Amino acid sequence: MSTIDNMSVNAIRVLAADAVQKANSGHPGLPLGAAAVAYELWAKEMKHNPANPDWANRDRFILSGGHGSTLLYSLLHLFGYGLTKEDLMQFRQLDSLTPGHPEYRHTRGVEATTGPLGAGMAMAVGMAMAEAHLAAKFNKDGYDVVDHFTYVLGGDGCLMEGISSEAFSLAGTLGLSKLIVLYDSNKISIEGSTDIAFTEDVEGRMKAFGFQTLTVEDGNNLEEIGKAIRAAQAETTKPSFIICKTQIGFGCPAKQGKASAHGEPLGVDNVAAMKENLGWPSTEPFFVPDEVYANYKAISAEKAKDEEAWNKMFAEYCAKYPEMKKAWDDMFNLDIAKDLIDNEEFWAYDEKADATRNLSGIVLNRLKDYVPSLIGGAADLAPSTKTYMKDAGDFSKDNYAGRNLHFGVRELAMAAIGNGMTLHGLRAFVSTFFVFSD
Ligand SMILES: Cc1ncc(C[n+]2csc(CCOP(=O)(O)OP(=O)(O)O)c2C)c(N)n1
Repeated sequence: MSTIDNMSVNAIRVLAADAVQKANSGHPGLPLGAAAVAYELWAKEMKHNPANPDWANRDRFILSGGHGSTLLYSLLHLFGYGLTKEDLMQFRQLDSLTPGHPEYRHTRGVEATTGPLGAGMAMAVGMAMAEAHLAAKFNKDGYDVVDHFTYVLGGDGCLMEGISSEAFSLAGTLGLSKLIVLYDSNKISIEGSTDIAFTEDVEGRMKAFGFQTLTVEDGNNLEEIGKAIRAAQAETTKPSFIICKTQIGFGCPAKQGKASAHGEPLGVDNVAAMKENLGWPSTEPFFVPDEVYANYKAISAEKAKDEEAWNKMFAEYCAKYPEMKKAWDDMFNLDIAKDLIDNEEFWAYDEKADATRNLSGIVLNRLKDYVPSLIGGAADLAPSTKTYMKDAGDFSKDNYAGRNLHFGVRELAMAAIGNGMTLHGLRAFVSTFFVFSD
């Protein structure tokens, strides 16, 4: 690892430890352990433009282990998403941009609100489904205008939660090859070693779900991490699951590998010891050397070129396919539903009494013709909840253009997948009987 890469990784650790220390609460363990994985991903492998977090074709990144929010905040600060050092100093304070867990639309660059473990995994599946759907609808020969990966990072807790199993089972069935799960495998959760409650063969389970599995033996080795991510990107038929073997609290001698690194400040002395151990040039809180900032700035400037190239391609695409340009605008036009208010044809009805679910089915089937981004389905109950959209096709491994989703009997994942699709710009609905959503 080059010196500058090493320092750039350690900058994430230092900022995360300092933010938690200053707030006197938070979770330093995950950010310290997963800093190298996150750096390699964001600096080398991920397509994103910090100057424009709204770029349509950016890779998506979700921190499913939302308690490790200072990992994400450090990245957003260092890559220049607009989060300042002062914002980091305000971690966990009322009204700050750095709440305890990441919040969508609150902090620029946060793709999804996370915290409830596992939910981010399912939202990522939803985002990958949205990507596949939009790619099927819009891409033309030589113009892959929708072509990005969805990355999600989470730990043992996310993998213990049932919601991730539900979602991954569906992701495998659907062959979502643009989904790349990074498993921060440190074998520690709050109460201690995962051996006390979580001993299954996680890799075997993921294989059974239909994932390609890859292992990074040393979660601090950037080359190894990069190689695994690139192998995941190259897989075109299955989603990928990368087991990153890490050490919770890495870098802090008194805490690394221990459950006490998980969710409490390291302590002033331990933060100082960590900085010394990492060879950090200063013990001043939140200090980051200029050359580290310069490295991040250079990377971000390079990243912006990806969007420039895409913008050029997209302009050509729009000129060549004006009907697709119109379809694109309609797809992401949030006012389209508002326009329905004055549409008499849409609102026409007869007075005949009917069951509410039947009427809902009629409305949904009308809506689908006006709102092209409407997509959704049920947890194996569409014939009962009347949510099937006629002539809209069925979403499957062989037809990502379909608008009827079949979630199987997986209510919790269904809800989070719907969130993920909506966060990606589609308008998702999901359905089951109320009692099953309880
Ligand atoms: C659904 C849900 N249940 C419980 C929690 C509380 N919680 C936060 S972190 C955590 C342990 C997570 O362990 P792991 O994923 O291994 O994270 P690490 O210890 O590596 O930081 C728990 C139980 C939560 N955030 N969400």
